[in-house]
Amino acid sequence: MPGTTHLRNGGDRIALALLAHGVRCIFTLCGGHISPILAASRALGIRIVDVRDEATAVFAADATARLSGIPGVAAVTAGPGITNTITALKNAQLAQSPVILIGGAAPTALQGRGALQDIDQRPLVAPHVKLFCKVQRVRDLGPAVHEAFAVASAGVPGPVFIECPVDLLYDEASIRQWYAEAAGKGTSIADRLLRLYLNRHVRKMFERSGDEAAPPVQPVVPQRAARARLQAALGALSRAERPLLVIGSQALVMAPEAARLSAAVTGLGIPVYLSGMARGLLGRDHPLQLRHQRRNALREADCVLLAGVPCDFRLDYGKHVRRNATLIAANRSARDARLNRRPDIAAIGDAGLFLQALAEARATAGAASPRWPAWLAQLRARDIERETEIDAQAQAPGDRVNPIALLRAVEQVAGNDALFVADGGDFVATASYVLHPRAPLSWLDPGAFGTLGVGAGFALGAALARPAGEVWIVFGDGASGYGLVEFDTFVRHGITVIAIVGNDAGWTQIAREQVKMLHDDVATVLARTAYDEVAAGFGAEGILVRTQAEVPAALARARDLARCGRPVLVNVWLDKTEFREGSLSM
Ligand SMILES: Cc1ncc(C[n+]2csc(CCOP(=O)(O)OP(=O)(O)O)c2C)c(N)n1
Ligand SMILES: [Mg+2]
Repeated sequence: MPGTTHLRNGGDRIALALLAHGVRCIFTLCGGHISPILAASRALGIRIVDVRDEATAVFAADATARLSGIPGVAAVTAGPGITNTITALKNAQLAQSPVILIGGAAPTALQGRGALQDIDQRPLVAPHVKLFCKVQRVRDLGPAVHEAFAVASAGVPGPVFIECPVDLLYDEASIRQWYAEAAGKGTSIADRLLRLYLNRHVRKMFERSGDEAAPPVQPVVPQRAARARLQAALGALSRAERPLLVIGSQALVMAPEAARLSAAVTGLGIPVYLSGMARGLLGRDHPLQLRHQRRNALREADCVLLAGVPCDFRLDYGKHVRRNATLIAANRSARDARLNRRPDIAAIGDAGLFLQALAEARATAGAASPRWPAWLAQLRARDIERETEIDAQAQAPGDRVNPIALLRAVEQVAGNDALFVADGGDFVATASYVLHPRAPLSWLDPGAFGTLGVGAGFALGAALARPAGEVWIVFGDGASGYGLVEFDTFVRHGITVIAIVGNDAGWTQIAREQVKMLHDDVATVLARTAYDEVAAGFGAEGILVRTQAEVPAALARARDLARCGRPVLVNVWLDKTEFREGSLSM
């Protein structure tokens, strides 16, 4: 929107500012407090996707942010609309995902006076966001959006909340009239004082809110690690005999850099494990990528480069890396870089850019990349050994469907443009070994918060961020329950997803250890519920699979239906397996 624009109301101001940042889609569940934002955004051509639970709106915004690198936007109504987002907001915060949540609020003059859905939202939301922005004047609405975008993406990305009281969102004449009616026509001194007070209040709200020029959008410049750290890391790697690279989600926060990052990692020639959003970075199969026995590899490596990976529970708080290995931590967060274990080299800045700079420096130094053939061969041999074991487990006989065999079939059927969303326990953990994401940014899981219920929202966001690709949801039957209602959203908005529900009639990841340790399966048992019929009830396609023999045809049919624009749920009755035996979930 160039130059000066006539702004009818506060909703227009928000919509224009969102548009200036390239927002093409807002996820929402409606409420009177936010109607002007939704109407104005739609009028400007922003797609409004209305969902059935506010958490879904935030999960979807999170997914679009992770896949595009542009903050995702959700708008929800005051009070319960906002409280419903807290889990999703926390999930985005722990996943370091730049989500902008716009929340409604009671009219400015009525806050704290018992208005509908009026609560103090700051203490609820502030702990989960980088910035809680409470807007109190109309002219601050646009700048609040600009600030939100800058803060969400800067440094360690994360969610930002903008609170927009409803009386800032309508035009001045309507609000004046509304306040005048509220003040009444009484003649007592108290009545007159109230009118005076409200008049002044409204004047302040709308002060200098005439037409305004759209402020320029400033690109967020990522922090780069210091040159000295780069040199130190180059030195350590060139001395290493068994180097290992672990790349995590944070290295991919600059989504448009993914292809360059992939080339850099190939150029470095270091054996690599990929996790979280980094899965698929090197394509389906890459000579440097290992998938299994990461713990053993970390114990053996003499130099470990953690790119966007903190030493949290996933690395046993740093204990997986051997004591005398040289540890290099590249991370946007100084805290994450040092979490539980002080690295020998802390490269504070964008981890993806750091890897690119490392690869460039090695290339310009003309260093014939010292590859590590014997070390790589050792790791590869173990990888193949584990694959063979998995093959054997995929053959285990049973009455229903073997989960590994099912996921191997999905791996065969899914297209090259497939994106996988993971939401569940054991079934999904199995999928993370069996499915090979095809390309950078084609795998979505909740991240460090381990939140069940992300699936439908993530898939919605992914389908909108990648309209040309296939979106598969790998659901545990337990996890699927949180988001099944969104099949209604998929149908209404023509979102094609293929959901595979691993139906083992239970919360198996929990049951496994609980039964072993406490001899009680209390609260972990579910039924073989007809999730396919639930999806069909919402107007989507439902397919039931009870035996292994039915799998290939069912998956092919699901894919065909999705290609014709139909959302599909395939409900697969699983056998129990030993695959996840021994893995704890605490
Ligand atoms: C919101 C939330 N509630 C509870 C949990 C605890 N939890 C972790 S895994 C799991 C079981 C998941 O069951 P299901 O989705 O059916 O997958 P399965 O393990 O059976 O394959 C549970 C309940 C969680 N991670 N998140
Ligand atoms: Mg289950």
